Formats: sequence, structure tokens, C-alpha cells
Amino acid sequence: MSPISTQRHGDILIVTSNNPPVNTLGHAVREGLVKAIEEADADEAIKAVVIRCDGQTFFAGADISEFGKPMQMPMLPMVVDRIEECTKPVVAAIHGTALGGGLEVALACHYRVAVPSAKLGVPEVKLGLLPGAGGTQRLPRVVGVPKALEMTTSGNPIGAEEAFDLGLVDRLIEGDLAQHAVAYAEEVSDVRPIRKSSELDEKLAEARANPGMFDEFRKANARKMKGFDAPEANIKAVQAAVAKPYQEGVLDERRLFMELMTGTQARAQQYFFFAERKASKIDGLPEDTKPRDIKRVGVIGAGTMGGGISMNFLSAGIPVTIVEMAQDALDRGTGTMRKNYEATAAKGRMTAEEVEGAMGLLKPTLALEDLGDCDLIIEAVFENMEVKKDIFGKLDKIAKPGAILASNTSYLNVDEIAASTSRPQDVVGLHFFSPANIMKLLEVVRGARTAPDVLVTAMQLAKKIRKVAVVAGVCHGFIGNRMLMPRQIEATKLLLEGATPEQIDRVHVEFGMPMGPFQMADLAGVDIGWHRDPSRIENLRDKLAAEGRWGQKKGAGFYDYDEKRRPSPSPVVQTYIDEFAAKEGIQRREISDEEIMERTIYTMVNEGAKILEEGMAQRASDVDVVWVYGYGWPVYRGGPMFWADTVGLATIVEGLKRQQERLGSEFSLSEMLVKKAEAGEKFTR
Ligand code: T1G
Repeated sequence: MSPISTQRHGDILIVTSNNPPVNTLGHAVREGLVKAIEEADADEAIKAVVIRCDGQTFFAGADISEFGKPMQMPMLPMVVDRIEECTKPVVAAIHGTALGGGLEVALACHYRVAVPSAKLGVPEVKLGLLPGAGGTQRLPRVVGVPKALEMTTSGNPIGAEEAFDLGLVDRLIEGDLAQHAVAYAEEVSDVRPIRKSSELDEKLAEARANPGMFDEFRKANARKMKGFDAPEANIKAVQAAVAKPYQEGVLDERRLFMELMTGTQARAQQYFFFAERKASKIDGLPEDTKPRDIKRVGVIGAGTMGGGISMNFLSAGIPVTIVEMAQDALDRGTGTMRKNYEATAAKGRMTAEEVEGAMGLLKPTLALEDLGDCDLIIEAVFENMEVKKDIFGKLDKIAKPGAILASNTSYLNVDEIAASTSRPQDVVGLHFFSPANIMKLLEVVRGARTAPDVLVTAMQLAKKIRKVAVVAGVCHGFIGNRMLMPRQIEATKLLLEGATPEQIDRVHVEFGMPMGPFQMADLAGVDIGWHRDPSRIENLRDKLAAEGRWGQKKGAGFYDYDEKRRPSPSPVVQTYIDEFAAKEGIQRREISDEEIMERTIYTMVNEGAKILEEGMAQRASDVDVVWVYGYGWPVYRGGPMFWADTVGLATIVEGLKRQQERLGSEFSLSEMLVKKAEAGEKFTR
């Protein structure tokens, strides 16, 4: 049974796709669309055509799960050209998200009508690709080059109203979309010549008159596009649309598309598209597990984390009761939240009413007892086990039955925290990443006794507050921070052995990380986790902390900073490094970038493998989701485990063995990693 059906409505042919969940343009849909257009051309009684979709959305693009498999005719470029060649006007009726190939189908239609809530975009760049079915050639002809460049290289959709202003949508429909689309088709059924996007030209004039706009665009977006192949290919394809007629420009598009499609970056980003969605699934839970209803959230602690965490819920319209110990801390915390919202509003990303709306849902208090009506309580206080156990003991008496009790701890043992209550089944870890209102990652730490419905509630709530949640087991540092440890240990040892902070950070930044280990330490705070005793100096970090070199916030850390927080190598720190090296009798030497890679990135992969063999992560792709969303691992490398597969696990094992001596006795190779390497297996395919 084809997902494409046709029906007559007077002299209009209505072509409907019913291909849940998002009407992807799989083979059967493509075949059905061509047949429907042929039916329209063959029958004189048909005066015009409407193409629409059942379900949640208009076509949401090509079927990504078909990529890498043998191509099945008709391919999408042929389908869209066939639609445009139809001898009767074709109208696209758009709702939901017309994305990628979906928007390309709409662009090949001669007219487009949409409901105001619809979104239109070309997210291919997020998959390491470009619109490969004429989109790079038709879109600039309809919306102009500047907008086409922005849409193709960002991958972000625009709303139907903006699309209407740009001329991408011809009419906004209030009411029944199908009915109004048919009426619109009647209106245009005898308009000749039929308007074809591929033949439009006037909106290209601006770029012809100002060819420098492409390089200006490249310069203005260099930072965002750094390391990615696809954005530049999108720009080149749009340039071809300006320089050549459609029939030629589309050949450039196809060549550029195939170059991207066969590259590692596209495979990595397509892998990550599914990895992100798989992370929300928890294996082995009873199918019918229902989430608990979360009407009000309590947050303990109004510091950086508590305030950021609260904002996530307030922005999603969920009321929050926030508790602090002292009025000035409470006022400081709520003041910071308001300031953050106002900064967002100043950037036009929120209205003043929305700011008031969010802050209006906040109930500040000094009384822990006020949390008695909360359905979820999140503790975000000082990272100390005794403090947390004391708080959970109190919560056990205050919280209502069935309330979920969560800790935002980033390292500590959630089972031990749970044991300080009479309801361990209601206890879970919700590890947000700082700044909590910005970072998308949420590690959901599953205690031994955590109930299934608590986990299901956490995953569902994560989606509601626009976080990407990953389930982690109870171990020191869970997934992300646990893999960070070998990296930090080796990076510090490398300093004493002869590398410099800037060399180590450069290797990581060249790899594609947003910053290296020491830049990250200076940003987060060198004093994080410091014992606060300036007389106790056991290592380099103690020394820096004792000297007040706490990082950017103090104008000095591993680097020196000027008033604009621009870093420069610190001779003082180099002296400390030399002193520690001398004290430990370390003969300093020239250290290669390769050794830095092997000792700081290969060791992370090894730790990821241990996390998997201990069952502390459900799947390798979850580890990748943690690192892309929690630490900025370059998505065009897929994540540590996907990347290790592309390098080859045998190469990883070889490199670690080469460093075995320097890694020291506390390092051990993961058995799973060695076994997979020997068997020629992979983590992520
Ligand atoms: N291909 C295959 N499966 C897809 C898919 C796609 N394009 N889009 C969604 N799914 C699956 C998804 O894996 C999930 O499956 C289910 O549908 C619901 O998705 C030639 C080459 C449309 C905004 O990049 O942005 O066209 O987990 O959980 O939150 O130029 O899905 O249920 O088994 O995300 O309501 C371009 C990608 C393709 C759009 C809906 N298009 N999709 O969000 O649901 S490349 C895209 C989305 C292309 C042409 C090029 C979102 C959504 P499961 P979901 P949602």
C-alpha cells in the first residue's frame, strides 16, 4: 500500500502522503509522488494539484536511515524536477516542519501555502550535507542570497510568517489547511506562464552586483563554521546558483553533495542524529511505565547551579520554589536569574512579558518546609557528601509521598545519598552542566534502587526543559567527568615532563574542542574541588589555588589574563612547573603533539570503554552524546567512541601501549577495548 494517495476535488487533484511519524521522503513516497504528477499531467480534467501530508508535519526531509544504502530510483532530485515540470500548477500545503528535502519538494511546487505555526528550513548542514535536491539553487532564487546563505549554513528553520514576508510562502492559511489549499489551487489553476522557482532570477541580482558578499559572509561566520566541511560547500552551491542557470548550477550542487556524503563528517553527524534520539530510550524498563506528574519543582540552593537549574523549569512554565539559607544569598540568586532573563530579552530572544511570566512562577523562601508541596526536589548545594546526606535526611521528613528527590551532584555516590532517606526508590541524580540554563546535557544518574517511573519521569522532563538526557550509572564522575579525569591527570603530568599549557590546549583546539584542559580549568575555576588550605601544597593545582590564581575570574590561572580576559602564557606558572618537576626529579623533554593526543584523548576512549564494560552507560552512542553536549566535542567527529572507530581501535590500543610506561601503574587498558580491537569490531556500528 503506497503512502501516497490521490483524490479528486472537482478539477483539483489532491496528493496526500501518509508516512508517519514525519512523512520522510523514503523510496515509496518518492515513487508515489512521481506517479501522482504523471496522473495529473495525463488527465485534462485536472486543472491544478495540491500536495499535502497527513499527520504531524509536511515532509520532514529525506529518510536519513536510507543514507549509505544502495540508491533506489527515483532519487529526490528527479522527483522535485518532475513536480516542477508538471503542466498544471502545483500547490504545497505546509504544516509542521517542511525541512530539507521537504522544503525542496515545496520549492519545486509552483506555489506554497502554510499555516502560521509551520516552520521551513534546510537542516542538511547539521547532517554534514547540503540540500541535495535543488534546494541550493531554488532557495536563493525565492528568498534571495543573504537569507539562503543564512538558512543553508545554520540549518535553522524560519517561521511561516517570515517565510511569507520573504516570498517563500504565498499565503498564510487560518483554518482548514487542505480546504484553503484547494481553494488557492482553484485561484491559480489557469495562471500562465506557470511560475517555476528554478527560473526566477531577480533576487540573484543583489549578489551579482556584490559578489564580495560571499567572502563577507564567510568572514562573519568563520568561528561558527570552523572545522566543519558542510557550511563552505553550501556557500559554494549558492554561489553556483548566482553564476549559472539552474540546469548547470544543480550539477555543482550534486558534485558538492556527493563529496560531503562520502566524507567522514557527514557519517559522524548522521550517526549523531540517531545517537541523540536513542539516548532518551532506557533499555529494559517495563513497557507500561508511566511518568509521575510534575506540577511544582523545588530547588535547594540559589547559587550558579541552583539558579540555572531553576531557570530551565521556569522557562518551560513549571513553577519553582527555591530555597536558600540566608536572605542575602536568596536575593543574590533570584537577582542573577532576573538579570540572565533580561539579557536574553535584550538579545530579542524573549519578550519582557515572558521574563515576568517566568519570574512570576518563582517562589523564593528560606524555609525548607516550603518544599512540602513539590513533586520534584533538586538539591544543588555544596559538593560534600555529609552536607547532602543531611539535606536528604531532612527532605525525607518534609517531602510529600511520591515526590522525586534529586541531587545535582557531579561526582558523588547517589546510592549513599539515597540511603540517607527511607525512600531510595524516589532518589535519582540529575547532573546539570554549568551554566545549567544553557548547556543541553543532563546526566540522569540511576541509583541501584531508583524506581523505573522515576527514570521515565526524568527523561520526559528533560525533553520538556529542552535538555538531552543520558542515563548514567553510579560511579565516580558518572560518564563525562569520569572520562575527564584521565585527561586532566595526564595533561598535568605532561606539564611537568616538558609540555606547556598552550601546547596541550592547542592540540585539543586543533582537534576541534572549544578549548583545551587548561583553558577549561581557568574558565571553570582552578579552585573547583580545592581543599582550601593554602598551606597544603601537594601539586601544581594546589600551588596555583594557594597563590590565588583561580583562573579567569581572578585574572590569572594557568594563563595570565589582560583586562579583556585575553590569555597569555604565564612565566610565573612556568616557574612553578619547573619547581615541581625538579622536586619530583623529572627530566623535562620535548613532547610531541602525538604523545599529547595519545595520553589525553586516547585515555578518554579507554575510560569510555571501561564505563561501557561496567554498565555505567547503556550504549557507546550515549557516551558520545555526553561529550558532544556536555563538553563541546566536535559533532563532525561524532563523539569519542565513534571517533575511535574511525581511527581504528587497534590504533588506539597501540598508542596506549606505546604510552603504557608514562601512563604509570595506575593506568590499565580496558578489556573491552582490547577485545574489540583484536576482533576488528567497533563500538558504534
Ligand atoms: N529520517 C529518518 N528518520 C527521521 C527523520 C529523517 N529525516 N526525522 C525524524 N526521524 C525519526 C526520528 O529518528 C524519530 O524516530 C522519529 O522520526 C521522530 O523524530 C536530499 C539529504 C522533524 C523536527 O534533518 O528535525 O532531506 O526515535 O523524535 O521531536 O536535501 O525529527 O521515534 O524511532 O525528532 O517531533 C533533512 C530531521 C534530512 C529533519 C520532528 N531533514 N528531523 O521532531 O520527533 S536530509 C532533517 C527532525 C535531506 C535532501 C537532504 C525532527 C522533526 P524514533 P523526533 P520530533
